[in-house]
Amino acid sequence: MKLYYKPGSCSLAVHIALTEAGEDFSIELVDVQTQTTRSGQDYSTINPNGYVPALALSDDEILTEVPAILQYIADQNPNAGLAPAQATLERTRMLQYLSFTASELHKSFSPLFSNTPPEGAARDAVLAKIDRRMGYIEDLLSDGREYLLGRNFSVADLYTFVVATWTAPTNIDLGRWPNVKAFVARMKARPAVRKAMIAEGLIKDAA
Ligand SMILES: N[C@@H](CCC(=O)N[C@@H](CS)C(=O)NCC(=O)O)C(=O)O
Repeated sequence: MKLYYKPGSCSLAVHIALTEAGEDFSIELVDVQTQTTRSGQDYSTINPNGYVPALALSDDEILTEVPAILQYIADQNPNAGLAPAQATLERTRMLQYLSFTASELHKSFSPLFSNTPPEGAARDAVLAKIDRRMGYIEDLLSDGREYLLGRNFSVADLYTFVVATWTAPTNIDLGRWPNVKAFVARMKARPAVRKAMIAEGLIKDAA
């Protein structure tokens, strides 16, 4: 298996999930601007939509879209404890949080990463939307739960965690949402999270 990624982007959630699952995989860096991979492949032949992540299961079987890839990894590794059982309310709840993170939280940050980020009132409008979406996660975690689903970790936590870390490069104070800040710290303490972040050059190996 090969994961096509960009450091710190949403592909990091997949990278962590593969690591949590103990999968045998390699990673290949993608320059999404030039659509070229580290080994010189034309990335648009791997994902015609041009964005990361893409998970190549084989030469002719490539998965895209974060929520789909995360669930695939969880289902292929049932003993890794990455998702509730299929066809349960808990599973649907996980899908709810994956969908929310994909279409609401992730996309509310997207304008800030464009080649022409908004300024002034336009940036304020983007920040107001982020505030509302992050506020939803903040409220969810306000009952003291460790993970989005409560006591059970799932791949939904990985995706929400990664998006929450984007507050740093966009100069948004994560301290505005203390429960989310504590959640991010909990996630960063997971060995698989550290391992993937070190592999992507996002943090240094203390050892
Ligand atoms: N719907 C896609 C969104 C992927 C996405 O937004 N990827 C970003 C990084 S987080 C990207 O590659 N952006 C570069 C681009 O769109 O050109 C998914 O779930 O995989």
